[in-house]
Amino acid sequence: MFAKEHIKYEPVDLPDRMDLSDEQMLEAVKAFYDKMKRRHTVRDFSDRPVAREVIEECIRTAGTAPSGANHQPWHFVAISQPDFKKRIRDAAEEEERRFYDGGAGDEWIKALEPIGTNDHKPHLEEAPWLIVVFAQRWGEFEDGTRYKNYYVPESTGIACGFLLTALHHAGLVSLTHTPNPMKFLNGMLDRPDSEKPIMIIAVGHPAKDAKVPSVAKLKKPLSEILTVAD
Ligand code: IYR
Repeated sequence: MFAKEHIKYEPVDLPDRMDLSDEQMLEAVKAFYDKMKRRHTVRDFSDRPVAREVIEECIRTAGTAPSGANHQPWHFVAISQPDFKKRIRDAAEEEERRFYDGGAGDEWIKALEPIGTNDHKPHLEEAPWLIVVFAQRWGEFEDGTRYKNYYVPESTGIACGFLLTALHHAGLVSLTHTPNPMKFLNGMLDRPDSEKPIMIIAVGHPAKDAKVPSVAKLKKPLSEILTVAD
């Protein structure tokens, strides 16, 4: 079905970087860490628009993620139309009311206290773009026959990570939002049953007075997240 030959791995735009000295490499990864540690989930968006091409490039980057058998089991729907965003907000808030009104259970609600979230989701309308991420539980050939996808949550999760990184690199902020259940998104966005909505990413510029919860700065130290077995 697919060609079996292998081709040379060529990082086309980075040939010199294959020869970085250890010091240069350390400098490069430290600079990248400094950039990434400033990424936070932001809920306060300005009304400044974001060009469609910027969103497209970020999703192109997400599409370079590794995936099980390279099946790329994801689909993204990008929405900027105000009335569409309002419909998504209304449906998401309905789900969230159930969540915060007992559906979540006490332990979950307590865990969210430092973040300060509730069922009020104005950012779903205020952000210039909403990107809805779908995971393709199975694939379909043109004749309608099905094929299996592998490691679908892992693959789609990695693609979302690439997307959040690309958005941050663009100087944008994002909010990963996961109303539960999200089945309403299939109908609203006309996506097939083979696809499961996994998150809505609200994207835009931060508002001038945007705030993040102070706990967002509390990342576990390396000693806690890494064991080196040497
Ligand atoms: N989906 C809800 C609840 C929520 C759950 C987790 I886990 C969070 O880290 C944040 C929120 C909401 O968006 O409010």
